[in-house]
Amino acid sequence: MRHFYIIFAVLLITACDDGDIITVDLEFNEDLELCTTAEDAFLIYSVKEEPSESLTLIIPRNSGANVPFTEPNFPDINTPPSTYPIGGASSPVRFIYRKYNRTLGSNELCEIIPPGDLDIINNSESSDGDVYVTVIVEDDDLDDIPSELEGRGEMDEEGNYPDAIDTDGDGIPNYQDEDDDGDNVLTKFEIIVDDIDNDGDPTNNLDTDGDGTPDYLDTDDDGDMIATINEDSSGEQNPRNSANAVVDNNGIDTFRYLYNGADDVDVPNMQSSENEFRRSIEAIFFITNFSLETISVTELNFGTLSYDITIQSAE
Ligand SMILES: [Ca+2]
Ligand SMILES: [Ca+2]
Ligand SMILES: [Ca+2]
Ligand SMILES: [Ca+2]
Repeated sequence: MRHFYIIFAVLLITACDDGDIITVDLEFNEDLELCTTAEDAFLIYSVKEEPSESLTLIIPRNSGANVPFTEPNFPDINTPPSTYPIGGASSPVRFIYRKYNRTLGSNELCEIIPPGDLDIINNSESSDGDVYVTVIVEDDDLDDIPSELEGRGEMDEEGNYPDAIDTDGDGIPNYQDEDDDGDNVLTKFEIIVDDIDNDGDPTNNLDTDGDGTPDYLDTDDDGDMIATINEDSSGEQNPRNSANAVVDNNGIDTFRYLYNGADDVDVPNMQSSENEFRRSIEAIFFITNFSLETISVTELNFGTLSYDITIQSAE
């Protein structure tokens, strides 16, 4: 899945400096930052020290949008990235180089009124070029299982996943469900992220009762014939509540639903309807054919902007 942009990343950056006006070393930090202080635009920038410089990309912001991208455009290698033409100061898409009199503080570029002691020594804006953005989603629900390992299936022409598996039948497909088997134990507590068996799959390393169904998809984790959801006397729809703490026969603290030797508790609990669906996003920017004063660049790997968003929260 990462092939596409790794290939892009090694494309040659060609910079020809045929004047003395400014000299820009374009090796900026590729971990991009985001400013959301402007109502109608997102500022995506990278800074560096010695000399103190910034590269800032400005793209339009839809009304009410908190982040620039929420949906992937990278379901497979054949999907082209989104393109934004750079048009100079009068355009909604701008690309600007600046050099400063001192090192920038954290978030200073986001301040509506810049600090009085911060001077711009050099300013250069490209009047042309194109921005290519590839947005990928690695884990839709932040349950530590990559979406492609949660039975998401193929994307259809409308960008949906009609064949996505929904193990617990709660209407939330596994790749967006933070509790995949609906036993009121979050998936992130039912897997071991370390890939113990080294097969590249973090989902299959924890199977408490050894019945072949991993805990995150097993509604009776300890195999004592009492559903995990009912091994909960807390009244809070949480088998991991301290009310359900027990000590197993090895003297190890655990929870009742993971120890089939615990005193039976069998409470007819309902499945929790809470599902905070969070998504981790990576937006990768390439900027081509732009000019900053005397420097023209064929292709620049501007960097990657990473953030998490909450898509939907149900009670
Ligand atoms: Ca899930
Ligand atoms: Ca669960
Ligand atoms: Ca099992
Ligand atoms: Ca059980």
